[in-house]
Amino acid sequence: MRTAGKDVWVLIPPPLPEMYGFLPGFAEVREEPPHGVDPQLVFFFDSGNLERSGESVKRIASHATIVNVDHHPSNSRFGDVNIIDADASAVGQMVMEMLDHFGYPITRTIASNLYVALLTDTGGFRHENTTPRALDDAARLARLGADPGRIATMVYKMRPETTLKLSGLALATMRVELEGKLAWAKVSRRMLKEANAVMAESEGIIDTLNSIAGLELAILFKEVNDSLTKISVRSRGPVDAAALCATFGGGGHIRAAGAEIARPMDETVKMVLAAGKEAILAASSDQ
Ligand SMILES: [Mn+2]
Repeated sequence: MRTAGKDVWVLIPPPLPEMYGFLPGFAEVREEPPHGVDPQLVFFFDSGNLERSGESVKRIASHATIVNVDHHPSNSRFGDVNIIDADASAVGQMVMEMLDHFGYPITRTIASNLYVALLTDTGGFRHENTTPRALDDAARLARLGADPGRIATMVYKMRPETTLKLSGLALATMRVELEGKLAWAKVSRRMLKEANAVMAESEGIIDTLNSIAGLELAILFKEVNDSLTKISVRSRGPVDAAALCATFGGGGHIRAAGAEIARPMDETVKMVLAAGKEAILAASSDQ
């Protein structure tokens, strides 16, 4: 068996999520393979499409054999081999099954990392994808040495002050419409500067919006630059967030999805809100 560090590299497209620096092995993760090497086999995990994977990986993927391991129902099946399990709450569970299948032991280190996959992809075991299988797998990983309390602290209680400052600035822009069914807010580059934060720190804001009682749809607009806006969408009602985002070239899950829209923020806000309101009204008249 080849092991990471010799001629196997674990890549994450930039920016590397530093908050996961506590994970065993994180220091070995890189943004691209070492200069001059040309991998011939690339495994993708948890990537609904090739576009999500960053430039250097796309370059390699253009001629390498691709194995695509994912659980997004909207997966574009870009691999030479596609292993898609839309019933898995996290791709970590699929990895767990593969390790079992091929007879590799799940060490404490591996168990901790796979537990993080389950914890984060189920929103701390709160999303609808918190299935009996997810809880069984989490229990097994805990028995194998993952420490749920410590991991929850590292994932949810280590936020820098700048993250909360940014959250405060963004939440101040919140608007609630359609009798409380729709909430939205913006993160602008000016707010990042004011909070001394980076865009990755806006990750949790959408879930704060989504905690309003009776809400059906939450949308967060993130200004990347003058001509690019990212949206994050959460649905707790009849609207399919993935379908809504697909109309803007994005995708994801029914309850959580996103898109990158090549428009300035204010234009994007108008466009997406119009589509979101239409989707809410269409879905409620269906019932
Ligand atoms: Mn996932």
